[in-house]
Amino acid sequence: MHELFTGPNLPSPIISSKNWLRLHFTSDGNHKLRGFSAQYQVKKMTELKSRGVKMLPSKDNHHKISVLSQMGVAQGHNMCPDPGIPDRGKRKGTDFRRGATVHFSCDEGYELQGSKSISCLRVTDSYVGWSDDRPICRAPMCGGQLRGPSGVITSPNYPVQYDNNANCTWLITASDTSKVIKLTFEDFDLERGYDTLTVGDGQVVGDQKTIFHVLSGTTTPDLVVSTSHLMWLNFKTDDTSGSLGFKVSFEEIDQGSCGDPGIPAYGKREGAGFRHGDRLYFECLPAFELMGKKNITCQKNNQWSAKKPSCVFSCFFNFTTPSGVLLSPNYPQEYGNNMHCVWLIITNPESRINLAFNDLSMEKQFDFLSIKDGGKVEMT
Ligand SMILES: [Ca+2]
Ligand SMILES: [Ca+2]
Repeated sequence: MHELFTGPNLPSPIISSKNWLRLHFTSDGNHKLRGFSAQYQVKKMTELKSRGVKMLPSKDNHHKISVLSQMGVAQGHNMCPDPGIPDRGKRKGTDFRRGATVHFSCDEGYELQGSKSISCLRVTDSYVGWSDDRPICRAPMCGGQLRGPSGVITSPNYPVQYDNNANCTWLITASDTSKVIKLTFEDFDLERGYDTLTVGDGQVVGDQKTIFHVLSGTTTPDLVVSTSHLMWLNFKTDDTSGSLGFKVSFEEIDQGSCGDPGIPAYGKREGAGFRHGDRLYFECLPAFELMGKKNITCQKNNQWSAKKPSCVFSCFFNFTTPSGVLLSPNYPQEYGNNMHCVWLIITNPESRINLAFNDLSMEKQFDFLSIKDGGKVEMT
């Protein structure tokens, strides 16, 4: 067997005809796409119905889900058009007939601008319409006093670009003095070196001695935990160039804990405690290289000794495990130019390899994934 994949089409699952499968990924000097994601499983030959290459029915890329458009058409004189749902918000009410009222609300951390409720009213004898437009949900204004047990803080205008010359301060107070505040970064993109978010402990905003981090660019810690029931944040931007901004969430947790730092994608974690002195151990799946620290310890100041590591897929690897994940380097971000990656999956002679793709997107006719199990056909 020798299969060559390129372009945007998802291949059918593949079963090797021998006990090994060789994958070769090549890209040319320009135009990068997302690449591919696949997983394999080793199966005993007796488990497989037929020997050799079997092309299972292709997973249809174009699942036909018929969606009837219900956009904006006024339906006669008794029904208002569908008012829709605001981005980052919700709507209560599905009755759009004359006299009906629908209500809107925004997701946590967003403010509603406009009407909370609108009604379908008679406009003329032959026409009905909503009493107002659908409202919008936007990030609240710059700064404020926030209280536990949890909440969300975003840069002004988020997820739209923040303003120049901003100087916003938030003070978070836990509901109980025995609690501390855990801050988690969900989205972060500030103009590197010029726009900053400073995170500090306690309530003295700007106090140099209490600063945990001055953050800029796209780099953040996994989380920050205060040592008392108070924490402050200060967002400052200069007079040019904005960016997307940030979204952080806070939550109060018990004193003496560093909080759950999470598990790296394509990784595993051992150790379950997040309290002072507890240690977490990390490992990556086969073919993934661990970047960063293999273990981290919860320190007395409520901070982990380091960020959790990340797992980066290797360009060359021999798989010998009964199952595994294969990705183009950097997936789901773009792969590089001029890549040459080779992966070999090898198992015992009584078994075959079943490879299934979840995603495939490569520059057609220039970037390729070749899969071989024979050796008769050689690419040059
Ligand atoms: Ca290319
Ligand atoms: Ca700026």
